[in-house]
Amino acid sequence: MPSRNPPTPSAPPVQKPGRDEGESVVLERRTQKTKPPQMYQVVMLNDDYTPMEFVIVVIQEFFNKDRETATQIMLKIHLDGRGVCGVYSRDLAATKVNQVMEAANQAGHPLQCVSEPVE
Ligand code: TYC
Repeated sequence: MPSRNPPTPSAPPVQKPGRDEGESVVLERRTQKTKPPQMYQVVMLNDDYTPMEFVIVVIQEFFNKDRETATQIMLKIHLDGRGVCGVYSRDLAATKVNQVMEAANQAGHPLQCVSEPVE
């Protein structure tokens, strides 16, 4: 099989043509400055009162995990005090936190959930 180069990103934007002293057209290459957006992890905190089953269902429902994965995350939180349920854009992470807090308040459980920048 022929060796291939890795895919190259699209060419960086090029400035409007300018004119140098000798009137020839000069194109200056600008370096690409856009960086990927900051991502936020939604972290759930342990407490002594929220039932394990409630936490499992919340993780399944709002973080789209299967029951086995949700159970593992819940146990990690129970043992370590906190655990990451998912990583999202800032707005979506804030929405997830609100959904969890709303469900916990409705059910009368003290479950706490926060979002924090990754890294
Ligand atoms: N520690 C709780 C209990 O023993 C279970 C629990 C797990 C609570 C995770 C909150 O985020 C949590 N019932």
